Amino acid sequence: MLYPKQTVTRTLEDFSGLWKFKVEKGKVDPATQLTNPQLVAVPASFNDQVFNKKVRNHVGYFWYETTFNIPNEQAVKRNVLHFGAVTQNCEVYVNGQLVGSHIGGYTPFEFEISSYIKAGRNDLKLRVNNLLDNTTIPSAHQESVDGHIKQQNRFDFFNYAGINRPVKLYTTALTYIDDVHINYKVTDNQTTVSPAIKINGDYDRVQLTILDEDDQEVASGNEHGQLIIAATHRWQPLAAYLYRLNINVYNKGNLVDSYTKEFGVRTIKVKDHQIFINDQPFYFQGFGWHEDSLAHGGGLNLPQVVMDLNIMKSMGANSFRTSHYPYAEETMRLADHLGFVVIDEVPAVGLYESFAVTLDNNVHAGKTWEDLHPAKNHKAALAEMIDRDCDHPSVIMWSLANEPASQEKGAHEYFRRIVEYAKKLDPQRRPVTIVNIMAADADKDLVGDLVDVICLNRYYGWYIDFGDLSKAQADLTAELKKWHQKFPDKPIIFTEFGADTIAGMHSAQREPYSEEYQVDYYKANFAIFDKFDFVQGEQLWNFADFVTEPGMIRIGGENRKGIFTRNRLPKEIVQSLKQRWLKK
Ligand code: GCB
Repeated sequence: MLYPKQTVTRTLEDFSGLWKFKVEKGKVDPATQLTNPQLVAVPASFNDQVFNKKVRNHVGYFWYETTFNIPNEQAVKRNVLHFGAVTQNCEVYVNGQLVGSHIGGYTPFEFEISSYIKAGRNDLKLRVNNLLDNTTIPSAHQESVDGHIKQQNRFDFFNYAGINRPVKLYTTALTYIDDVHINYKVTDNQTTVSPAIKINGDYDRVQLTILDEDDQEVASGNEHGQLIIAATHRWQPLAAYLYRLNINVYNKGNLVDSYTKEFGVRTIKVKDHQIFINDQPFYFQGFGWHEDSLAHGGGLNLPQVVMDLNIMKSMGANSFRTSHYPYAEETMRLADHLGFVVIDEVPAVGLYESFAVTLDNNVHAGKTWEDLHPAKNHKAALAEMIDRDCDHPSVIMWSLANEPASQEKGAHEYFRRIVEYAKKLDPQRRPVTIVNIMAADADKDLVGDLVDVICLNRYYGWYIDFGDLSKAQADLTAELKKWHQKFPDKPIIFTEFGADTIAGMHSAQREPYSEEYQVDYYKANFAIFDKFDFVQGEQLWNFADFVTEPGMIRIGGENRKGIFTRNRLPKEIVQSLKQRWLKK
């Protein structure tokens, strides 16, 4: 699927603005107007906008409605309605008729609506739900209590829902470019680009041109040939360089479709417990992050994204993980432009039925892989993420899950299939990882052999060895040695480590929750990482405090492990972190 753009052959309309919104109570007829709706902004989650606790926490169905006008000359074109993401699942109605539905809250989908619209005023309605269960990703336990759905999410971030990303209507002619993937091979300085282009409709000629950042043509050809960039300017971490592939499709001498896609050229290799980008070893400095901001909830807040990446850059960060779902396409495009290195994560978070079984003597106990059935949705989300993101030079690794029960019986078989599927889908065959949970240490984990890079979420000094940093260092060291012994050639990246810290809380004894403890916690962890050359990265948890479901340790409804507060005020750790990273 292509990112919607206006070109010489395509029009584009953005449906951002105020929409009608209503929680579903009883049956709604999609052919009639919503009664007593309220207005909410799109794109954004509805939850915090409505300022009503009951609606904010509603689990179930809700409706959105807007109208749009189609000029006469547009009604004869091919009209496509594109959704950046609707969280979690939705049905789309145009003029009262169902045009399609989508499952999954973090990837784009689109429907051709030409036969449902008319010149003049049209009605658009979405029936959305935020329902998760044992078959979905993210995963949740769902039950019905007194006729109400009760949902216990198996993750801590708030399940912000609604039309979280932009809705756009674009048109094409009846002949159109349906999809483009930019495959390339680079040897020394020369890049051979072999684009995979899908065109529907009648055409007799395709003209491809590659332009550099100065708008100079560097290669050209047709859709069957290979395009050679003779002197390649590589995309480098924090030194991005983007080419543009322009595709013009002609029929009987007329230009019928035109589309331009950006791409970067770089190589990735994992070897000798290191990760190489363009044959240079790359050490990850950065963060786990969330799409989470005031009023927008989990909805796209582009100025916030720009600000966050600039803050990260100013601190010497070079990377982030899209914990725990694919982020907005706009964010990925920005990462390409800024040279951020991204671990792109599918929303497979919470594939862990019960933490209680961890205490069982039988290390492989637990029935996650028997009782949960996420494979179908997991694969669908993976396919959508890889299709959307595989041409982003910033994406250097796929994360196939966050903290699944990888120590439980059945994990290896489940993930063997997921890994094979991801490798098959990605033309670049990028490295993959499965982000590991503490309960599945090197002795218990069953999936480490399947991944290219070992990614660990570790909380020594917080959830384990709370307040005892010497013990934390000893335990961390012991665990690291075991991982390295088991997989000597695999690099290890810490994709999470952190301590809840209340901004402004100080402690003369440097106790947990104080800003002083956060400084000591990170110092203690860094001291161990620096001892082992197979540790190839540190991504702190989290960039900023974020909103969670209520919980005893979620003070004020937030996870406080941010090194910034939710409104981006720095905690004490920021200065020393900056010194460490800018020096490295
Ligand atoms: C984790 C999860 C992350 C949580 C974090 C925490 O391991 O991956 O989503 O927010 O722990 O702070 O508890």
